[in-house]
Amino acid sequence: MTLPLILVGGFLGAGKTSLLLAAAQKLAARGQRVGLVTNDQGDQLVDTALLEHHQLPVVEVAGGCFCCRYPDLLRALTTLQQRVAPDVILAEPVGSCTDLHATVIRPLQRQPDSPFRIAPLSITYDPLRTPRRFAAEVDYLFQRQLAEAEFVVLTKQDLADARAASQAAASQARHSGAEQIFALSSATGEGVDSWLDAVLTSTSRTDRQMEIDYATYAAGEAALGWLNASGTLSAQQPFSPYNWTNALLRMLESSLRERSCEIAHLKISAETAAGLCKASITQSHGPVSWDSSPTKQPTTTLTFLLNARVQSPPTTLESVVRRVFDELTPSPDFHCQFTQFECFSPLPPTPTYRI
Ligand SMILES: Nc1nc2c(ncn2[C@@H]2O[C@H](COP(=O)(O)OP(=O)(O)OP(=O)(O)O)[C@@H](O)[C@H]2O)c(=O)[nH]1
Ligand SMILES: [Mg+2]
Repeated sequence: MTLPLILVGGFLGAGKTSLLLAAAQKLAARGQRVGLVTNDQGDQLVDTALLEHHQLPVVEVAGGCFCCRYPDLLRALTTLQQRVAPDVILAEPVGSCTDLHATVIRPLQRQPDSPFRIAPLSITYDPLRTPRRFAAEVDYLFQRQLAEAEFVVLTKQDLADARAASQAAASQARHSGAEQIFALSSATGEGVDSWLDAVLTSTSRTDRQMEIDYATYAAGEAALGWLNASGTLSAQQPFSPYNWTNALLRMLESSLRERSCEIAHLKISAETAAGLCKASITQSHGPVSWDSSPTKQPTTTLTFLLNARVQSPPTTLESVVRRVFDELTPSPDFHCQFTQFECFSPLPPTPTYRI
């Protein structure tokens, strides 16, 4: 029971991966070896690509959340232990997942000969998120995630608007029973050490119970369209990967908004010989936010990953994405080839264990 395992949950786009990255870099600076686990309903993940780009050891649990893919989670943890012998493991459950105490934390705590000391469950909360823009079942997911938090982490504190909205978010978190509330910025690193010190020195309470209606939980996930696509883009003339990424996100945002499809998270990574561009939009009308220094050097070819989580039927989401690609990169000037394209709504959660 010596290896700290830190679960960082919270709604789509709240800042989980950014916190994993910032925390991993702080831990490396403290001389600690870190292992990371990402998770998604599909595969081809922008999050994994971003963490790997920073040379961090990361294992993916794909095709379902940790609770439904519990044996895969165990395998991922074992793989990390064998591959890098980490001093700390950070894991990010998919952003539509909740009920983590019953389905992940307690089963792990009861695992015979478990090497893990599981930290209090941290739930990231973007103070700028307005969950009431979503259908009631999606809002229910968001509220259950908050209700299960031992630690609530208010993210994006380098943004003045987020700081201004944090008081209301903190009082909501306090009201829902969080034991501690942290406010931090993964972008600047401010506040990350205080949160790390807390998760490294405390343990999740085994007796934390939460009521949850699985039918509403399933309806919340089913209301979301989930799209993962990857491919290559080539052009007759050099083009800027930064401009392309920016335009793609903006066109997707406006097309989805026109159809009243609320955005949970649109994220894209584009890789060229010169580096990686990674950017997101986390709500309708929201700005494009950049995660790695945007590659502005023109290129004639790039590979991309696109992950979109939107309140929309999958068919609508798919047709919007295909149309935007056609409009932005028309042939014969461009040639876009999808190597993978999947679009679906998550199936009802069926946890391996529920204790
Ligand atoms: N300015 C600023 N932006 C942030 C911060 N943390 C996250 N973001 C941005 O918010 C967007 C979403 O962040 P992620 O870390 O990918 O969110 P997530 O919770 O992992 O999202 P999912 O995996 O889709 O559920 C990214 O574009 C980040 O750049 C922060 O501290 N400051
Ligand atoms: Mg993420």
